[in-house]
Amino acid sequence: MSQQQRRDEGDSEGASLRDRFVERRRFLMATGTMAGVGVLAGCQGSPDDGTETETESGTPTAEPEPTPDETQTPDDDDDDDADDDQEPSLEERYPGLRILSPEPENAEAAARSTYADYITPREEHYIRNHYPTPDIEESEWSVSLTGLVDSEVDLSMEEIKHSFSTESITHTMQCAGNGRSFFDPQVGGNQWSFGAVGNTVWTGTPVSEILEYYGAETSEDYFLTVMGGEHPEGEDIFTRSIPMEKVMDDTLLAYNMNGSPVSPDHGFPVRLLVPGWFGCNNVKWVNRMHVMETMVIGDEWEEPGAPEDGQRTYTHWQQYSYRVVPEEDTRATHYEDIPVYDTRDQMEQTDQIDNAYMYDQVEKSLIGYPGEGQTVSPSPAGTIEIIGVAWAGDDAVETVEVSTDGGDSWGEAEFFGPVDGNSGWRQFRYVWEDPSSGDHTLVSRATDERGYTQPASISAPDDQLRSISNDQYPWNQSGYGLNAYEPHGVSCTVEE
Ligand SMILES: Nc1nc2c(c(=O)[nH]1)N[C@H]1C(S)=C(S)[C@@H](COP(=O)(O)O)O[C@H]1N2
Ligand SMILES: [Mo]
Repeated sequence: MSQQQRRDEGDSEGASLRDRFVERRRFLMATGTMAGVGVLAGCQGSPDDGTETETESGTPTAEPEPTPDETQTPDDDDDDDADDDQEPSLEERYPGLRILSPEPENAEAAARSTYADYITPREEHYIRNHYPTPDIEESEWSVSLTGLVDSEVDLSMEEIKHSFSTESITHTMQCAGNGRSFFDPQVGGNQWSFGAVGNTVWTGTPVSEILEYYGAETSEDYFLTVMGGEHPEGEDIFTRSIPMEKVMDDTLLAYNMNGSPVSPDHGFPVRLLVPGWFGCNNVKWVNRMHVMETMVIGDEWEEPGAPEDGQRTYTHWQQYSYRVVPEEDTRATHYEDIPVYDTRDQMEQTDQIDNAYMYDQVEKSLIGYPGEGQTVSPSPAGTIEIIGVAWAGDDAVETVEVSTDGGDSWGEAEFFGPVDGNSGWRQFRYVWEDPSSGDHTLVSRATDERGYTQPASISAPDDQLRSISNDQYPWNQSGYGLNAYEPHGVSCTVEE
């Protein structure tokens, strides 16, 4: 940040960047587009998965991070504490987000309008942290490659960026807990509504090239276990085991997001990008990749006694958390590997997998226009255009249907906009003919190329569902993977 910018930020008279942010936020509040502000108080700092074993991070956070651009500005002075007070807050830096907890940073898109566009700007892309965003110096960062490789190495950012190919991919990243607030009875954890999903272009190095160059064992049924480096001392390390088949297919070590360096909150200087898969797989602040035959499982990876007795160190976020656990199970069953990775396929194969892992995303859609509570008037031709987005992980979306009567009757939407593989969402439009004046509930439902369709609602815990059946999404202990359309309906009013 330049001295000039710092002065502007601290200048309460001028129309500083911060003033404009605050102004826009007030506007969002006033127009009622800041959905669900009232439910925030109870979930500050709550963990993602709401199990009792979760600990909240009580570690004091770093001061709000400057963006990478700003850290590169020569006149930035890190030692100047007086100025630190004036760094914009999370709220000020991300005017399009509703803050769930400032520390660790958790925030989701505040308005439906985020889902009326193809690319999600950084200001509107949700942030999901288990621990506070770390302050990392790129030149001091490295990623180690260990395990079943010819030679273990430490990769500098310089090597990652410039010694291998560069690729870009559009990816719809969604937190596995998105929609959790709709579960009834309520489950613990951050109460995400619809906004923990965004679509951005990520640029980085194909992980496959690095693994091949260093002679890694890359058999399809092996795993690459990827770890984040931001955990405060004594906390479980954010670790995910990604099936090698997927790693070799299209994962990246990403350092750019929408053409700018990945911001500190999104993983600067480098994060794993697993196209089409739930957010949790996209490990931020990566500092180690370990090639192995199984997922992280058992004592070896729980390191009893070190650094803290009974800790799950590496297994927590892979085996205990991010699992679909019905009410009757005391905890998720741990596996060394599983026969299918697609989350919906896992949910179908209840004879083989007790509790699905949150890997490839399930089909889902969101209406972006009209927004919640909006009053709309028909065009001169007497129609209203409904706009939204739909995605199905690394599978293609086949159709999207829209209902203007809460799901009683349906019409097919048409697709428009860019197509980048399957991992970016598709935009859809539906022309509502002759809308009657008054209140309406709009819902949308997507069907993927395998014929899987979004269910209507969430089951009761007593049903002990493990798969999507009878038009119901299984209620589960941590509120993961919700794709039911009814809870995501939009109420709008058509003017005469
Ligand atoms: N190291 C690390 N990586 C992480 C997380 C984390 O807490 N630590 N959160 C994960 C989760 S649960 C999600 S949904 C995504 C969120 O990415 P974003 O904050 O860039 O939207 O990052 C994932 N990667
Ligand atoms: Mo997440």
